Amino acid sequence: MLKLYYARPSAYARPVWLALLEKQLTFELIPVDLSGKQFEPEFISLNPFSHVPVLVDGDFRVIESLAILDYLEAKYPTPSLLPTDAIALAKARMAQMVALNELLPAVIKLIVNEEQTEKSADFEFARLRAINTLGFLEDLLGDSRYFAGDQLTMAEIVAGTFVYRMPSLGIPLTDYPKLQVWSERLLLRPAWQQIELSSEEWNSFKRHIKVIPKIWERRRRQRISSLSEQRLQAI
Ligand SMILES: N[C@@H](CCC(=O)N[C@@H](CS)C(=O)NCC(=O)O)C(=O)O
Repeated sequence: MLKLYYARPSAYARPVWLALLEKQLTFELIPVDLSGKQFEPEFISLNPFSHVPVLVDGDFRVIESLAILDYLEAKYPTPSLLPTDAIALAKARMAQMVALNELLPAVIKLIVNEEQTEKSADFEFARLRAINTLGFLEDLLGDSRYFAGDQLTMAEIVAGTFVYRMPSLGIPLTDYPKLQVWSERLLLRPAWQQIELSSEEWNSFKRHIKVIPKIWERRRRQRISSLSEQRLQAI
């Protein structure tokens, strides 16, 4: 059976979880406690970079969320989550990548800086970056039901997991009415409802994201330097 190593709030694991649900696959969810268990040998043997998600399919293991989504699409093509038409495919991929590469970093910065009374330049940059990205997505969506047209794709699977959080971060979706309708429609889908975080989980995620990435970074640096020392000693 397929196994997904994940953490419920992880922005990278949630799209994979959604794709498994939308494809109606049978899978086992294996939570990874990101307060340190990702550095233990058992998990490092699955992902040497210590990140979730990891997908295990029989004796094959895939890391990196986008690689996992591509694997799922190729191995389990029905229902399809990627169009074949060149323009539809480009639109789906643009929305997917822009959500991950532009919107997600802005969302994280907005959360990290949300309690500051005096808003920093970092916060203002994140706000403008989010606004700019939402404007792009609104235009890309146009009057279509989904980014690729009538078909729900990886664009929804990725962007749809966090666009709806924008109003709670001070950026109302009323300024992006097409995106708002799109996002509300997605939230009605059983798969979206199944992965929804409780408000306690969301608040706890917001508290942790302010500190935990620095701890991950420190642990990763220690691990990588001890690995290089071991290599040097072996020479
Ligand atoms: N590029 C990776 C990023 C995955 C990632 O950063 N995952 C975070 C959770 S959202 C994680 O596992 N962090 C733990 C760590 O870095 O030690 C992907 O797309 O899968």
